[in-house]
Amino acid sequence: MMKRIIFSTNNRHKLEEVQHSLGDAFELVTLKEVGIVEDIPETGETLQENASQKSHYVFDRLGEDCFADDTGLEVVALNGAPGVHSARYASLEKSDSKNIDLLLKNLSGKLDRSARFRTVISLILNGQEYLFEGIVNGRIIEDRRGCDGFGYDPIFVPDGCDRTFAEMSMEEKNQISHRGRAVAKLVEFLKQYRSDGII
Ligand code: ITT
Repeated sequence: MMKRIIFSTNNRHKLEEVQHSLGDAFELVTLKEVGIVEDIPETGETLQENASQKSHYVFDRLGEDCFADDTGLEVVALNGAPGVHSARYASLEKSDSKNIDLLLKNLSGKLDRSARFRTVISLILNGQEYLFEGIVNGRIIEDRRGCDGFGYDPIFVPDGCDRTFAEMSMEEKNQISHRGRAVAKLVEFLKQYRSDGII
């Protein structure tokens, strides 16, 4: 039987990416499908706190297995900013294009353009919380390239590549991305859990 699990996110791009990585081993249920339509508060100071806040929000209401991811772009020359504030870096509304403009402005003239994406996943399974992390190192280029992906993808080139995440297919991005790596750990864990006959 397919294991049903709720993904606590309002970001449709994340949902698509994670659905793609999970394949058909798990039935991913959206917030909308369980009747949660409001924005879930994210008031933590770390990715881990926010991921945990988003998964607990759902668990407290429904008591069902669920997970959430919180992701940040951490830029070395900006002391780790925008980090946990990545979604609302430039303004209170979430605007990818304003965020990119501000980041490029703040980085102009800086020699070190290295950065990393980091994802923390909080999974609540049978009432117990488990955490998974995924990181990809890379650099911020001077101008946008590509139109796939979302967020900061058009200006991020992962190490060992010459294309931005926005110039890659979802499969390619998932193979090496922060979220792809964190989800791979999540899947490994869930499969192990299942082979132990617990779910
Ligand atoms: P949920 O909280 O509903 O999951 P969100 O968009 O608010 O969705 P985050 O709090 O994790 O997600 O915010 C992270 C921001 O970082 C997001 O809005 C994007 O701008 C950016 N981001 C996250 N993952 C990314 C990725 O894979 N590629 C590029 N940018 C990404």
